[in-house]
Amino acid sequence: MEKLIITAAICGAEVTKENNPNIPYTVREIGIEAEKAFLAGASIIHLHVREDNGIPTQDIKRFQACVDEIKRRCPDVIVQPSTGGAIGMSNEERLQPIFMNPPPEMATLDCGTMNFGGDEIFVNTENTIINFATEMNSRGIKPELECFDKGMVDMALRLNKKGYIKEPMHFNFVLGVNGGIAATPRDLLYMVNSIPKSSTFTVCAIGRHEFPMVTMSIILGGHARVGFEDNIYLSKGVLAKSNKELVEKVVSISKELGRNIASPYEARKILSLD
Ligand code: KMH
Ligand code: ZN
Repeated sequence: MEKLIITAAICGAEVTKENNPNIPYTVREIGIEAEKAFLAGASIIHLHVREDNGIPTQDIKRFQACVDEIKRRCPDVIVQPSTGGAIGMSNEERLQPIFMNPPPEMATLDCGTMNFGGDEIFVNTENTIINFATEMNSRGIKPELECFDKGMVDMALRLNKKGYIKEPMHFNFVLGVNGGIAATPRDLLYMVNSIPKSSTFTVCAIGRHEFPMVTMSIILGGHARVGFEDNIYLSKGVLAKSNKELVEKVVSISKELGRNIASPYEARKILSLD
């Protein structure tokens, strides 16, 4: 089977040091967490950034500072900025990291609107998705298609037919968000069976669902995303000290199952980034 690409979502926009004191906020903390995750086996860093006080921001200067710090520590790693940002941000705010120089190799493209727990709504209209995709295309940035529900897969396929999203497509199935598709084997299979064979996919899942769903992805030939953005626990009741521990756990599961881990160079080949 193809080698496993591990993405580390090291920070996110929602979790705080009150949830887990090891969540990185500062440029230095983000650089250190990225390097630890890379050394443990991650080839992609999915990146959100924060102000020093923990407030999420999509400010291009802050993104550039974090990317520079990550690349200084691990030049080979693939950095994948989020264009999802945090709930309530404007489209203009969210899109800023794709205007970095040089442009990132990848960025997330969220494929639909959904409830996000409580009163929160994560808004991605069809025109927003088309606009984000067009801007990414014009800069040679490969979108990772974030699908929190089956309808979002269908949206991506429709926009592929219309020429806005190019092949080979790369999906990330986000399971178990309060408002999206559940984190169950049946639902993951439904998502996987809905995409073209030429596509690649990664799986992430919220909280305790992270490792079971990622394990299923490893078995199915998909890829794996772990990290504080999705889950702050190493095991029941045990907070992870670093993203490194979460990456090490997925490396260990994958090796037990006979699947080796992709380097960034190999990840670029698998995802047709070069
Ligand atoms: N923070 C969430 C609202 C992405 O990175 O593109 C959206 C998110 C998806 O995390
Ligand atoms: Zn994210």
